[in-house]
Amino acid sequence: MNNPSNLGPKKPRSQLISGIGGALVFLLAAPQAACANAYTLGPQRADLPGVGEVAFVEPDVVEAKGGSLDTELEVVLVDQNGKPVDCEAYRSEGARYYRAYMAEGQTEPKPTGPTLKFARGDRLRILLKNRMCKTDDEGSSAGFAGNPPQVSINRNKEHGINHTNLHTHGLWVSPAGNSDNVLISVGPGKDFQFEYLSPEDHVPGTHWYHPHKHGSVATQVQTGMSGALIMTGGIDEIPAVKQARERVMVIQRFEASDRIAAKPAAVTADRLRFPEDQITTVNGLRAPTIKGVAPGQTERWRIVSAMAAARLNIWVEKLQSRPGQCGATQAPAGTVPLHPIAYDGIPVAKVHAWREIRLYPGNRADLILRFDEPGTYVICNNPRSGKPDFGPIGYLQVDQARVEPPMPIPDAFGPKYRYPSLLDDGQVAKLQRQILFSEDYGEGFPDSVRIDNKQFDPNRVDQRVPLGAKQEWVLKNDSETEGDFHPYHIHVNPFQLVDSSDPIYSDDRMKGVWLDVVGIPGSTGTGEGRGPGYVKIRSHFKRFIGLYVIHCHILSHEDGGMMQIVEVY
Ligand SMILES: [Cu+2]
Repeated sequence: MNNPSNLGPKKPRSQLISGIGGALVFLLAAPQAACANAYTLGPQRADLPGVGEVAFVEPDVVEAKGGSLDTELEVVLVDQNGKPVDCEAYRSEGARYYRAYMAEGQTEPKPTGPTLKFARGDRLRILLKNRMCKTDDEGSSAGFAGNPPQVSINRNKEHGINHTNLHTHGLWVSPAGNSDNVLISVGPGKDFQFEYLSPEDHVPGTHWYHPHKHGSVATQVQTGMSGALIMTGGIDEIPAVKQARERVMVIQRFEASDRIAAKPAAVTADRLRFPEDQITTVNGLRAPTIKGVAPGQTERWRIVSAMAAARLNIWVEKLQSRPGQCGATQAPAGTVPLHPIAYDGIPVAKVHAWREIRLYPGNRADLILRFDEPGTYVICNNPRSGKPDFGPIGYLQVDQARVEPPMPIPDAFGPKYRYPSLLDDGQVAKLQRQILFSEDYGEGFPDSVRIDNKQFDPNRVDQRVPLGAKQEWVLKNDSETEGDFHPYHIHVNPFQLVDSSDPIYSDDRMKGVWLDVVGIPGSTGTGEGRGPGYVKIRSHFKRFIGLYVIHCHILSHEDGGMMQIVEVY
C-alpha cells in the first residue's frame, strides 16, 4: 500500500462546494419526518413523500482548478442515525450500516458521494482513505463454515466487505498501477493514492465512481458508495445544450443491512436475485420535488444509474388525480418527450425523442426535456415488477413565467463530439468473438453465474486483444426467460452497438450508439427458432495496455464470479 506522505509535496486540494439546497443528514430512524431537505430514507416507510415535501438537492461538488482535481475521499461506516460506527460494536447481529464517501471539508456523511467535476485532459488525484472497520472476514483464509480456506481475491462470493478500491466507471484511462486498477484491495485503516490522466481526445460526459473490490462490490454500492464523475466540455458548449438547466441525478437503491454477521446458511442462491424490499432514491432522497421550472425552458438531466441490480424505466407524465401514482406500467401517450443527447457519457449523432428511457445498472443518460405546459409532473419508474416501491422517483413543479420563444432542443452532434464510428469500418476483424453469460439458480451456488462456463479467476486471462485492434463481439445470454438480463460492462474502452435480439437496442434510434453497459436479454423465440438472447458490439482497443475486466453489472453476479480478465497487449 502506498504511503501518501511519500508521494512528494502536497499541492493545494480542491474545494468542496455544498450541494444546492443545504445540508442533508441521514435521518433513517425518522420515517415520519416530512421536513424539506431531510433525508427520509427508511426501508420501513411504505408511503411516498407527496409533492413538495422533499426538495430536490444535488450532491456536493468538488471541482478541478488549473488542470487538476485533487481531493481525498474518506470511506466511513455510519449507522441508521448517521453517526460514525464504533468499531468495537461493529459486529452486532442484525445491525444496519451505511457507507459514505466524504470529501475534504465535508462535515457529515451523506447518502451520495460528492460529484467530481473536471475538464478533459485534467489530472484527477484521489486519496482514498478506508476508515471502515476491520472484520473477521479479512479475506485471506477466513472462509465460511464448510468451505475450505481460499485466497481472498479468488473467492467468488461475498467476502472482505470492508476492503475496497475505486473504479472510474466510463473514464477512458489506464487500468494499470494506481490508475483505474480494480485488481487491488485497500484494507480497513489504509490509504491509497489513485491518479487518473484522461487523454486529450477523451469525449467529455457523465460518468460515475464506485468501489470494485471483488467480493464486496454489491454490499458497498448498495450501502451508499457511489458518486458522479463529470467531465466537462464537448457538447456542453453548444448553445442548445448550454442554455438548458443542468441537474445531476444519481439514482441509488439502498439495502442497509451488513452481511458480515450473516450465517453461512444465508449464502444461498436467493442472494443472487435482486432484493425487492429496497428504496430507490435520487441523490439519496426519496421522491424529491424539483421546483421553479418554467414552461418553454429546457432541462438537462445527467442521470446516473448507480443501481446494484434493478433496471430503471423512466418516463415523465403529468400528475394525475392521485399524487405519487404513475398512470401505467408502461409509459402512456402524452408523456413529456425525453431527448437523450448522450448515452454513457458519449453524445449521440442524432437526437431522437423517446417516451421512456431504460437504464441498466451502471448506465448513464443525458436527457433534454422541455415542459410546454405549467403543472405538476411525476418522474415515473417502473421495471414492471408491480412492486409499489418501484413507483415515482420524483416530482416537478412547472410554475414559473413562460419562456418565449421556447428554448431549442439540439438535433444532432457532429463527429468531433463522438468516437469514430466502427459500423462501416473495414478494419474491424472479420472473426467475431462470442461470449456466453449463464446462470443457474439450482444447486451449486456459488458456481451458478458464469461466463463461458467459467467463474472468475484473477490468475487467468480470458480475453487477449492486441493494442489497436478493432473487434466485433457477440454477447449471449442463455437464461430461460428474456427478462433474465445480464448487464455487460467493460472497463476502459466503450463499445458501439451494432445489433441485438432486444427490440429497444435494434430500434433505428439506437443505431451506432456508444455505451459501456448493455443489457443482454435472455433466450427468445420458440421451437427451432429459440436461442440465447444476444447483443452485437464493436470496440476499438485503443491507447491503453494492461489487465482489466468485463463483468455483469448486477453486482451480486460480479461478486459471484460473473467476471473475466481482459488483457490488451
Ligand atoms: Cu448478471
